[in-house]
Amino acid sequence: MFMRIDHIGIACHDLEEKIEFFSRTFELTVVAREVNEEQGVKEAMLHIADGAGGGSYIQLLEPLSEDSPVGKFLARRGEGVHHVAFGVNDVADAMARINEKGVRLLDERPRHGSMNSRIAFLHPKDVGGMLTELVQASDSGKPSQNV
Ligand code: V0V
Ligand code: CO
Repeated sequence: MFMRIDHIGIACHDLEEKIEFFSRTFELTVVAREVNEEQGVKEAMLHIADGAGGGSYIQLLEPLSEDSPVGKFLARRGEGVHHVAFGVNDVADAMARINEKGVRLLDERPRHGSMNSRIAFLHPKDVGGMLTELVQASDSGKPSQNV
């Protein structure tokens, strides 16, 4: 079901500062940026590798408000790994098959994600304490927003 690691999501207070750090230290390039109001984040994707079905990235996340998922996480735990996202071929099919096994879905239907992907989250308490995201990459795989 899981084809690859799509991205590691990292919560931070200052997106620009962390972009600067990650791109300079690890020689990574920002390939997409987006404000996602539905998810309450401003985010940037730093490209690591390409693979079948989509690439692998680090996703830097700054909250749009304190009561958003990432805002609450920062208040409770501080900066750090917020979620791990796995690439799947068909997100709706993966959601149904995972839910059948008793894992709670945080989304009733796929949502819009970075670079025109379709995403859904699984409850961290049902996945060993790890907030887990399913990602179906867009067909084009091309960055959709202003880089
Ligand atoms: C909360 N918990 C976590 C966690 N956030 N555990 C691991 N990793 C995290 N990131 C734990 C928390 O410590 C509690 O444990 C328990 O889950 C229930 O938390 P809660 O008090 O209900 O916390 P809330 O209200 O902050 O909700 C947590 C969830 C929420 C996970 C339900 O953050 C959510 O719906 N997330 C999905 C959407 C999201 O994260 N969007 C931002 C990324 P104890 O205290 O009970 O032990 S957007 C994105 O990735 C995009 C756009 C993309 O990739 O394209
Ligand atoms: Co993500």
